[in-house]
Amino acid sequence: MLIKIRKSWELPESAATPEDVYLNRRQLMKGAAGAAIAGSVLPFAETALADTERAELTAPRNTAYTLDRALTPEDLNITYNNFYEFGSQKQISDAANRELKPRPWQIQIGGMVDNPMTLDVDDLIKKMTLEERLYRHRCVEAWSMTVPWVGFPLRKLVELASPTSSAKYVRMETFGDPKMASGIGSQPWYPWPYVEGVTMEEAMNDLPFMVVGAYGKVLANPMGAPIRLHLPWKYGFKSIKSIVKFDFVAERPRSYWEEISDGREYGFWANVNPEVPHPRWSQATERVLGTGEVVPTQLFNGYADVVGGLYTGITGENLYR
Ligand SMILES: Nc1nc2c(c(=O)[nH]1)N[C@H]1C(S)=C(S)[C@@H](COP(=O)(O)O)O[C@H]1N2
Ligand SMILES: [Mo]
Repeated sequence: MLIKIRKSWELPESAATPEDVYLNRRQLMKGAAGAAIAGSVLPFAETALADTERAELTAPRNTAYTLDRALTPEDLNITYNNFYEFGSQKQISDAANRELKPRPWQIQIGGMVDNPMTLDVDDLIKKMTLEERLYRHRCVEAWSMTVPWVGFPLRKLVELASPTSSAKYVRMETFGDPKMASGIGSQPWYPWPYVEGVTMEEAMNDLPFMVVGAYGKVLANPMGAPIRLHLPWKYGFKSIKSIVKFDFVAERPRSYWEEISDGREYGFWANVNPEVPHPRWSQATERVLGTGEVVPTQLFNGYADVVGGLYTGITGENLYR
């Protein structure tokens, strides 16, 4: 495989695709959608228009998180997705935009906590200070993106819930309502609802981010509206979308993909490591979406300085599978 290393590998974050580039793209998209509607109606025109009409949601950028590559264009990020609730192909955006109703949206926080609660997603957001973070995203399928998320640290939600000392893991669940996602009913062999989890130590780390927006707008349906997790040092499937439930538990949760592959592929940890291949392909490199480039994958997806210390005491487990 031909590996091209960007000369801009060490580019500072200020040199990554700046905000005005994607803002200009928004104007372009708006124009394109308008033109499509004025002329003969293209099948995607409605989706494109709905997308540009998402409410603005901006927050100050946290400059602690810098990128070594340009941001992935928003339209690509919204139209190339893994969201099995809507089907197993990448093109689920039309279905997600049509079927998923991200508001009103109730969230349950419970289990081994002092403050169990059920609240509307917007009430949860109001309790939090939002920030923007530029994160790399590495899918287990060996492609990657970079996204300007808007959200708050998972740690803040943990503090709100105030777990007891018996809580060892945070278990998260996606909605399982087949009326909001046609793929749930049409693929009954999958173990719905989608479940993921992290240890309490991981949850309290700086990196885990509860995402409620991207590209300066509220989160698009295909990206997991109204609220999803992003764990940038783990393979993408750990970053569960459209969450309805946070459970603080003593037992390690068994996640959706762990259940499906029954230990043959990736398990609970799934930390990115270029030296530990998938049973069927290498993880040494990744395709950077939107650029045509293939670049080396980094240990912990380049976030070893922030999360490497989490795993020093753990032995006898494959932390990278
Ligand atoms: N509920 C749910 N969450 C999910 C998935 C899914 O199918 N369902 N796919 C995961 C995978 S494999 C990836 S790579 C990312 C994709 O996020 P994106 O579409 O915003 O890039 O979401 C993750 N979260
Ligand atoms: Mo993924």
